[in-house]
Amino acid sequence: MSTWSNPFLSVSPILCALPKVAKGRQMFWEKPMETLKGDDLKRLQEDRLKETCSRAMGTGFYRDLFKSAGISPADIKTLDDITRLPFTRKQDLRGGYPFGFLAVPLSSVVRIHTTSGTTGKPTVVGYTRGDLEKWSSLIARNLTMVGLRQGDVFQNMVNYGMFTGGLGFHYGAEKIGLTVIPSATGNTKRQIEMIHDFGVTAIHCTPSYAMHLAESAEEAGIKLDSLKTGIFGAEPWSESLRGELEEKLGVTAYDSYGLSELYGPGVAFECQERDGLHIWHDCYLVEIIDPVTGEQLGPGEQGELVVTPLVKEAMPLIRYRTGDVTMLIEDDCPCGRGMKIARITGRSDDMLVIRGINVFPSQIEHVLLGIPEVGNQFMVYVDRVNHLDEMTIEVELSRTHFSGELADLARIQKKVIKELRDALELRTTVRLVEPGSLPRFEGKAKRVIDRRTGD
Ligand code: DLL
Repeated sequence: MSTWSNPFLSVSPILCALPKVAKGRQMFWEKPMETLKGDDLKRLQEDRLKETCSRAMGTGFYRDLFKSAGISPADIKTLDDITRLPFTRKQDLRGGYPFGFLAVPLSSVVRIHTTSGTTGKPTVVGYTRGDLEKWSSLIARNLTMVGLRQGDVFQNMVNYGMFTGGLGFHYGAEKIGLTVIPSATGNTKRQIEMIHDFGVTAIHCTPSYAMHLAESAEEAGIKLDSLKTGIFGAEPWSESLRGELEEKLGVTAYDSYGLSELYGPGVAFECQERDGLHIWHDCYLVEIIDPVTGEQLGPGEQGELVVTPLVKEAMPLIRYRTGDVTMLIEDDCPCGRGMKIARITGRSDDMLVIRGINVFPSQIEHVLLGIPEVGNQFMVYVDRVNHLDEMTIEVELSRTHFSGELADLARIQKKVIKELRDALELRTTVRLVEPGSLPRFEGKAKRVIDRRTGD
């Protein structure tokens, strides 16, 4: 049992049980929360911020952090007081592997997800039963917001493993009574067949996979007439790709943003206006900062998104630096909901998002260093081929460990591809090149050349 108050108590459980979905433009799952404004919202956020700080004291990391900032959770009284605390970064989470950031005993954790592995260990995110309930409610809000309702058939074409997109969307979609097809990834021919045969009305996948799906259907001469809604996210994409997907698939396409550390998908989502993503203001306290100075920036100013989740039980976080670049949009959205952020335009660190999977160049380096037949000089090229991200890695052979036999090249290449696949969970193209042939850098090495355009 959770020891703190249920943040959704102000919404009647009966109201939550049924989607408030009249046919028409505006539909809400939890209207009172989604449209909360002004002082009511501020009070709720303040209360939840205080609770979050108290809960965070359940971890050694935050006890030390408060101590070194010379304050206690009781000193956090207003939203502005949050700036008295330092940021939490991805590397802090890695340092706490595996359970250092859990504020509840493991016995209260009913599910674990992890981010894809990094140089060292992945980031572990635990969920209490209460967390799963809130997470699925947020997904239910998003799906309801874009007009989905009981009677819609929803095909979820993302990985159902540790990646949060699979199970995350699944439970939210079931909650509002959609007919869910957990088709996961792969076998595009079968995916197309199911959309066609089951009369699927809504799909969820990465935008790059959506384009692949559209082109495969086109090639096979199959019309996907039942489709009306496409939910795409987990990687950056552009307005022009939106246009192409809408035309090819006959859907209205919506952008969906989230990250594993903050539940997963469901953090921010476009409404039917499609002019910015609503970030759920009752569950996430948002700051935009200058990534270099850490200073807060105002609406309309581009910077790094920093989020303090306000309702997470198992793994509370304070001022979490997402690394994602965006800005706050301050307007009165006709849909009636609050706070919005712009489409994510990039990263403030060197993380690459390839086909929805997060990759740090340091991971690649780590893998290559473990293979004696290749040296430590490498280059990474990222391209978009037929709308799909492709990663090519050029790596120098080692002078001492390469026999010089041509036959040996294929073996080494296979080995590098396999080791990279095991570590990154990603298929890559590997080109072995002569020792000494790759560029050397005097200053900061620039090993990644991202040749993807906005599309
Ligand atoms: O990608 C969660 C998710 C699943 C979001 C399904 C949307 C749909 P992670 O694997 O932890 O979690 O990756 C999070 O992916 O910090 C961004 O850099 C990037 N990202 C996610 N959504 C978008 C988006 C999931 N809509 C990281 N636009 C984030 C641009 C995105 N980048």
